[in-house]
Amino acid sequence: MDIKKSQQDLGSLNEKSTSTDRRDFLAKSAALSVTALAGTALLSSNAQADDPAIVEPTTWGTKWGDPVTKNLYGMPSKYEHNVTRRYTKLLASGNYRASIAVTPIQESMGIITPNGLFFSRCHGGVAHIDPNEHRLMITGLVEKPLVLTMKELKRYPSVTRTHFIECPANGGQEWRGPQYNSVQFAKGFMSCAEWTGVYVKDILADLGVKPDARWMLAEGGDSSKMGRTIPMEKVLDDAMIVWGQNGEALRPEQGYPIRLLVPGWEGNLCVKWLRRLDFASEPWYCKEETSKYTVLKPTGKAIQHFYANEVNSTVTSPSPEIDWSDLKDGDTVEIEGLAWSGMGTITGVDISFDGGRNYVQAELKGLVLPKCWTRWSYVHTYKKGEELLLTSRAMDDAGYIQPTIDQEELVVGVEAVYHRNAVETWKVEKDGKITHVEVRSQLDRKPNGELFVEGKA
Ligand SMILES: Nc1nc2c(c(=O)[nH]1)N[C@H]1C(S)=C(S)[C@@H](COP(=O)(O)O)O[C@H]1N2
Ligand SMILES: [Mo]
Repeated sequence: MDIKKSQQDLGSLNEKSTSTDRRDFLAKSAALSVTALAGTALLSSNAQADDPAIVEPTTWGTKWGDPVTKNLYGMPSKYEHNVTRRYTKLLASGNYRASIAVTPIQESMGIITPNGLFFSRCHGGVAHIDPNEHRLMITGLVEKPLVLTMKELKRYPSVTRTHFIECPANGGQEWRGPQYNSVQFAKGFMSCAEWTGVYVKDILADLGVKPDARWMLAEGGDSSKMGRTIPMEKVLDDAMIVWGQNGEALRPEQGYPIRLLVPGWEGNLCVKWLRRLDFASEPWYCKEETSKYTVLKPTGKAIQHFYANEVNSTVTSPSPEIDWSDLKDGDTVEIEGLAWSGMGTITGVDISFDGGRNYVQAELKGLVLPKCWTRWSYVHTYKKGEELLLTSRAMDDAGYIQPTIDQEELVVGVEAVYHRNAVETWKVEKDGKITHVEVRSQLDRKPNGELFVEGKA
């Protein structure tokens, strides 16, 4: 029986049946079950009628559950224990105080990352700040410099916005070819949450900015004293000071009690444990914007003040973590992924089965918001033994489309670390396993016309 489809049919039928009589309902359901049988089955199952999982009593169905007094702050089911952030030696100091823990984007659903899974990049460890002891100083070229307690700050009328934060080093290792057979490690330096806080422009309207204020320094209260300067146009557009993350206070890993949110721009501008905003006419040229976070070009010159994370996408399922080895011939399977752009709203995602030679349109799912993860999907009928090169490419309303790796290298050369947004490819092997490969030039083929496909380094 085609379970998923018949449930869907019942869903829509129930809505309609409110306005029709029972005879009409039966006639419709008969017609629908015929259509359901004629269509492609979405699900196939090996379940047997005498399956003990169906016919035997379960412990959880025959004994008391836990008292509700047991877990006053809830945790995921113990069976989800494998769904965690994971850390890597990359970007880590020996003691893991400067380190990164990446989000299991292959397990993410919808567009919100739960707080316990939000990626965490720290340059001096996770600070634990007492909000009663914390102050925000706003100083420099403002009419009324001010020091605020957290309670005072939260008196500003709040706004709630959904945005991703992405470290510009996301996928950066892949400049050297596929490094990880994992979507979590290859693309998990990002997460997306619903943030609550106040627009910096609203605070500035209150304090008054002097006309020659053109840059804002944001400084963290942690041991790394992360400092970055941000141009005023962006500050006055949509920069926020946030204290809420998915309906609760920011997590310590995200900068409790407050952080700066610079929607769509490099994650390191979103200064955590924020303690100071300073306005000036020139940029500060802090350590993190001179020695790091610049983009070296083939000429040897570096691009500075390069802030927005460009349009990007990835296939999260299938992925090396979620493969197709259990699929049977003819099974219908949903290819899913994420698309995002720091420059605007995703307008479309294409998917290729031949490493980017030909593309078809995928469907955007659910909410499509600016500077936010956008989920996309494509329903595929799997042929046992087929080999595919799955590549996705996204477009945004700023007019950008994801480049091929060759197109990107033409502009930034081969020494780049940050801002990699070239398309990425999973190879579906004959046995349904997924490997991360790199498809080189679309223009430059091997003599026999084949694409260059490089395996995991
Ligand atoms: N004060 C402070 N702010 C910081 C950092 C830091 O180490 N200290 N790390 C930055 C970097 S490099 C990134 S990518 C983002 C990561 O945000 P997250 O840890 O909430 O994911 O925070 C930025 N803000
Ligand atoms: Mo970062």
